[in-house]
Amino acid sequence: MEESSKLDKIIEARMKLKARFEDKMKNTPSMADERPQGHGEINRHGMPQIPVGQTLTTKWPVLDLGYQPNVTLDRWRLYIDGEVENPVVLKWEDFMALPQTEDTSDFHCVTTWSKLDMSWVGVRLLDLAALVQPKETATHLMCYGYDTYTTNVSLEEALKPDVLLAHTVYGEPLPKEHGGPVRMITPQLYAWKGSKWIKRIEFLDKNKRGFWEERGYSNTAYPWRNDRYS
Ligand SMILES: Nc1nc2c(c(=O)[nH]1)N[C@H]1C(S)=C(S)[C@@H](COP(=O)(O)O)O[C@H]1N2
Ligand SMILES: [Mo]
Repeated sequence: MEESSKLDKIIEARMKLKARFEDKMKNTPSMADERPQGHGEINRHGMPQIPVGQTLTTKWPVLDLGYQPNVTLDRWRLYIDGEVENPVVLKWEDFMALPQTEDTSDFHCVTTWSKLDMSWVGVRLLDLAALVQPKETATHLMCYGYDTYTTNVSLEEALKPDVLLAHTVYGEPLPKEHGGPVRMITPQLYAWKGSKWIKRIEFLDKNKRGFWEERGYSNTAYPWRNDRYS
C-alpha cells in the first residue's frame, strides 16, 4: 500500500475512534474536573500546579522492578493484539514511520514526586489503535514491559492525545533507565500506568489488574483525585 493511503487510513480510523470514545472521555475525572495537567488543550489550569500529596522535583528518579532490560533497536518489537481487527508486530522502522507527535506534559509518581513540563516525542496510542482497529468489544488495555511489568489502562484514558509511546525526551533518545528505547506515558494518570520498555499492548474486553494493581494500587490512578489505592 502507498504511504499516503496508509496515512489516510490511520487518519480515518483515528476520527472514528475519537467519535466512539468522545463521551466516555469527557466524563473522565481529568476532563470533568477541568483540572488536567501538562501544557496544551487538556492541561494544567492555574493553581495548584500539582495534585494533593505531591512534591515538585527537578530531578528525575528511576523506578523499576530491579531489572533494566537491554533491548537493542534491531531486536526491538512491539506486539499489538487482543480484541483488534488487525493485530501487528512492529519493527523499529515500522514504528518510526508512523505519525510522530511532540508533546509537553507532567509526570506524577505515586511515591509523591511530580515533574512538570517534560518534553516528549513519540507515537500516540490513539494512532497505534487506529492502525490495529479495536473491536467494538474492546474496553481496556494491558501493557507489558520487556522486564515482565504489566499495567492496565482504560481506553478512554489511553486514547487521549497526550498518551504517547515515547522514544525521545528533552530532544534525546529515551535513556535505558527511563524505559528506552520506547515507553508509554500517561500524563493524566499516575506514572506507573506508563510501561517502560514497552513490548506488548493487548486490547481487552474487560478490565484486569496489572502488577501494581494486583498489589493494591488503583485501577484508575487519577492524581487529581488522590486516587492511589483500591
Ligand atoms: N516496565 C516497567 N514500567 C514501569 C515501571 C517498572 O518497574 N517497569 N515502573 C513504573 C513506575 S512505578 C513509575 S513511577 C514510572 C517511573 O518512570 P521513571 O523510572 O522513568 O521515573 O515508570 C512506571 N513504568
Ligand atoms: Mo511510581
